[in-house]
Amino acid sequence: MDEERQAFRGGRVGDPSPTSGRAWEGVIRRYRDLLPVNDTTPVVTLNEGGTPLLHAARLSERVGADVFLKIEGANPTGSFKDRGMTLAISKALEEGARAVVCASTGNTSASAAAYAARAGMTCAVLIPEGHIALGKLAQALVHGARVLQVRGNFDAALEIVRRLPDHAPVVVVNSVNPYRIDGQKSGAFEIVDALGDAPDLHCIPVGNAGNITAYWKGYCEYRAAGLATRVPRMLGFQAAGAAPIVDGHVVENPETIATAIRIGNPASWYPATAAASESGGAIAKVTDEEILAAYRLLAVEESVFSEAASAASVAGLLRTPVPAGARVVCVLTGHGLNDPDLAISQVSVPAAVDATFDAVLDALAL
Ligand code: AN7
Repeated sequence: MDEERQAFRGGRVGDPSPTSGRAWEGVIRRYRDLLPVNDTTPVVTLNEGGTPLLHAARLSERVGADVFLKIEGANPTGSFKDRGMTLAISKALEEGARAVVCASTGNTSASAAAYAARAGMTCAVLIPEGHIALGKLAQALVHGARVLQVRGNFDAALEIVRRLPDHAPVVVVNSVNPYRIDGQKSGAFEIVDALGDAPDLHCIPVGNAGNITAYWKGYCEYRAAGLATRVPRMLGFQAAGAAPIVDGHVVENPETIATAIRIGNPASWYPATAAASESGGAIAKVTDEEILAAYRLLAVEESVFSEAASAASVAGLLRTPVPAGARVVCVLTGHGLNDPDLAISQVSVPAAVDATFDAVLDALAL
């Protein structure tokens, strides 16, 4: 097998036996030597990671560059959160924890609930009342988490969660837990493994700002280990109604259709700005209209159904001047099925017809 094909199978560049011929076993086993685990760390995994890096032909043509989509909706609970959760829950178990807690706009709660169940731990989650997508809430509930809706936003919920370990035996699994960031950096490893080196530009949505921090850490560590020759410019995108980093101040009442990134006071504010500036990139904002346009474009032109927050990375790319032929990766952080209400609101409801051949033939107008 030539090197390029081998890389696409998930092997590290130059590694002749990437997975020893075995199936994908999740990010901890794949990247063990670059993660804070040892031989006695229990591995709580749902075989997350190993997600597709899909070339986007039409998007590439639009922007005059070579654009790839990192399809994180293909993770077990439908978002990138699983990369960090496998490590956070494994380390919590190693340390003897019996319960974990998080605040969440949805995806973190779905992931925490699933991995905690796998580890036999209690999981408590705090979500902002009325502002969490149905698919995410469904997952947290079916996996048996103790779910509380807080009459306030994500930022208020996270503030409460951060105080809980002082009063109850519980580990916080939001991205303030450094193991979350360490697990999520595996996304950058996979991109370099697939492309053979780091891309020129890396576009990513920014909410609590953990993921941009994690990808930057991943790219830097791969370069330091000699597994990449360079690092990309990091371009992070916040929703215009929830853009504290871009606006330079906490947003008390963040609002956006992309509920996943409806966050006014990001926990990883400083490391996110450092990632942008050290890489020669930036954090900018995109409007809800631009997000929805990118969301529809991805579905119709690239056949990728991602959630609105994820589409922010493509919305941002579409308004960024890109050097001709540059290699660009947009992270699509979560699956469109996480938010069925938004999806249905963007299309017309299918017409109903009589169950006769002629009625169907007529109505299809082929
Ligand atoms: C699909 O689930 O914050 O900048 O509580 O679900 O690392 O926060 C989700 C965030 C982007 C932003 N895309 O990532 C949560 C939560 C999707 C997301 C983000 C989120 P960060």
